[in-house]
Amino acid sequence: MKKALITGISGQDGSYLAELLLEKGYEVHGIIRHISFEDTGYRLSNIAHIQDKIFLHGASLENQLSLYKVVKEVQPDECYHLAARSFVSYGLDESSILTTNFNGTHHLLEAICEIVPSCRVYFAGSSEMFGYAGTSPQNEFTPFYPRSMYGISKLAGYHLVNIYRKRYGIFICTGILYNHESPRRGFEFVTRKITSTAAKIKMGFKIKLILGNLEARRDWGYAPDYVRAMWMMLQQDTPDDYIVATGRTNSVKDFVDITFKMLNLNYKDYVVTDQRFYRSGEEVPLCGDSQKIRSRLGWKTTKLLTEIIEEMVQEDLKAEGLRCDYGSRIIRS
Ligand code: NDP
Ligand code: GDR
Repeated sequence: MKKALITGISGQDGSYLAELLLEKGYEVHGIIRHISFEDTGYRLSNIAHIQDKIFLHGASLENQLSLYKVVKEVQPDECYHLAARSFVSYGLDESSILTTNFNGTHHLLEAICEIVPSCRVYFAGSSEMFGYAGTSPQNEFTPFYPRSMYGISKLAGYHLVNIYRKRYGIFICTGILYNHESPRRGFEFVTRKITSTAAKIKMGFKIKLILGNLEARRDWGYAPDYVRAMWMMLQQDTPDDYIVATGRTNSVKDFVDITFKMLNLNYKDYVVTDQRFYRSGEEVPLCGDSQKIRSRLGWKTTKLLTEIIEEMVQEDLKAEGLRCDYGSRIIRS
């Protein structure tokens, strides 16, 4: 039985990946912060349903020794490094994101290199590494030009990964993933902010949805498809880096419109914009050309954006005690 170690197992991707690896017969270990052991509600809600099938270890990205101890105890065959401060703030005062994400990656790779150099490693890169991209769509050869501390932290991690691959021969891949969503998405991200607020509006609990730039465009995919891509990368003969994306963009306004229409509402009656949520430098849309992973690994997407939104809306309505059928009728459950 193969052993996998997932950092960030309590997050959106970590939880879907844990499910996938359990299905494939892996022994699944995950790293969570000590505070999460105390908070079985919000923090561990994504993995509550599989908690008796996985092994959880307390550690944090800031603490090198804690990561070292977990790697030593688990001795994984595969390690998926997903833990990070993942919210993209464009404020340059957020330099702690840089240190947490970069140092955490460094500490983990040090431990793997020292203890289990045969372990295959996945590193969660991001389209934010392209940032102020000069061209769209971006592929594996597009120059990087990050526009946030988060983007810099991921790009620094990407370069570090290359060093471990070339100098120490570690089997390590960077997935350059574009936005991917699901009902497990954090509430601070725009998609979940929209679906959860729309559900509250439907219930009469809220009257406004306050957003930033409605014209901003993103390449939105389905999280379970993206964790499958991570696993596929580690099953190849040689390590490589891959863009994972749908190749289609939609605006925040499109997302809002689809969501509100599903609920028989007109978004114009509820959405207001506020400069606090605007980000500059988003003129060239981040849109991924994922030809390489599609042709070499046979990866594909399984859901359209409308289907992803529908799943999210249903889940958020359920949280409010409602569900919605295809004709947008609302039924109290
Ligand atoms: P989430 O924000 O849902 O999950 C992040 C995870 O990292 C959580 O389990 C969190 O734990 C953990 N974490 C955060 N800080 C620390 C820390 N200091 N020490 C230990 N663990 C920590 O992110 P996603 O699942 O959406 O994303 C997974 C990875 O993929 C991230 O690295 C993200 O940057 C990257 N990515 C995501 C994309 C997306 O669209 N989702 C696209 C491209 C890249 P806790 O629950 O305790 O906070
Ligand atoms: P992103 O996701 O920054 O792309 O990072 P987010 O959902 O935060 O923003 C997407 C787009 O929506 C626009 N936007 C708003 N965003 C938020 N959060 N709140 C708003 O009110 C709002 N209004 C408009 C943003 O300007 C942006 O254009 C996600 C994270 O998962 C990262 O970890 C990951 O690396 C990238 O995706 C790829």
